[in-house]
Amino acid sequence: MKIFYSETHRKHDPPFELFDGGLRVPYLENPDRMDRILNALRKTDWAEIHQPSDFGLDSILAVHDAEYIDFLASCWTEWLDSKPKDSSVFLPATFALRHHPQKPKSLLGRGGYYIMDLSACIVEGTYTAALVSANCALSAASSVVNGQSSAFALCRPPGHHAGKDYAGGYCFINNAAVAAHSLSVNGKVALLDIDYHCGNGTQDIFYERDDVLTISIHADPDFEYPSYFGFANERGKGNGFGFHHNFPLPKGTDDDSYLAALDQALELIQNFAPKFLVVSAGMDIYADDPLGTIKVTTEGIGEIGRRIASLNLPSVIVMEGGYNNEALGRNITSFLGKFK
Ligand code: SP5
Ligand code: ZN
Repeated sequence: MKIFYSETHRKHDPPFELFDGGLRVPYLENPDRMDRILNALRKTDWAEIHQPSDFGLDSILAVHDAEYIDFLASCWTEWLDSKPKDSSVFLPATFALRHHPQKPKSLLGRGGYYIMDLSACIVEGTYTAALVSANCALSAASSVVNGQSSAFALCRPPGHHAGKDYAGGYCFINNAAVAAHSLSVNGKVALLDIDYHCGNGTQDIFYERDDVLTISIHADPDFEYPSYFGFANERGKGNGFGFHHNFPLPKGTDDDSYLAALDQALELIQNFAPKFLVVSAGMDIYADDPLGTIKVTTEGIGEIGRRIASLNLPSVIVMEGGYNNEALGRNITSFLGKFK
């Protein structure tokens, strides 16, 4: 299997994030995650690691707002120009409640307009790393269009919380959405998100489209981030009505209950009869994930992979979350090993 990966992700390495109550903790979405996965992949006899190609900005602007991308591109230099007392990360401290349509001019105002929470820290290399991460997803999509049955985009930073015009939850550019849109010119696409958290950004991007079916299985937003998206009654809008599905799950969901929800999702995908599948593969459903409350085992992750692979669709698998670094390598190989 072709794996698309670049060392450029290391340029995005924020020193901390803020938890509930303002607690500063080391950034959980860290470069070590990739090292763990690479070490495990290098030990297999099926993983071929490749550099991504550069697909340019157009494929990114096809799913993201241009002014939002401009903000990401210039944020860091504007931040340093503003001579902040502590310049270690850019984070706003006010947020555009319910997205008031007025776009502010100040950097901090734009930060609160374009960022949804305190985990999407911007540092010097964030924009560069996010662009290369999206190119990993585009490279995987391109190899599947060219006949590979599957490919893995080892993306960092992740993407599924990034909407058309906002960052959040460690995500800046929605890698899976960029890949799904690029595939959609060749036929219908299903995008299945198995990250522990609702793929709110992906939902936002495709909400009014009927050519990309989006499904997210995740912890119930009634108790889990991102709190405001991911409820079962969110089904799409306009032409897109009926082409989005959320499966909110309770705390403590085990392998069997998870697989029961997955089977419903897979049936929806089969009925849609897509030409391509994109999987937002977050490993934070794992039982011992520091952010998760779902209790899926490494074997369960393997069974999830086996059932998704049995759809027999050309598949682009995109890395999302997963924060038990020690377990990430075996969870990813357990999952990917089921694809051809
Ligand atoms: C891609 C991805 O998995 N992003 C997840 C971002 C989640 N950030 C929410 C952090 C919520 C902090 N709550 C901490 C409670 C720790 N027990
Ligand atoms: Zn997650």
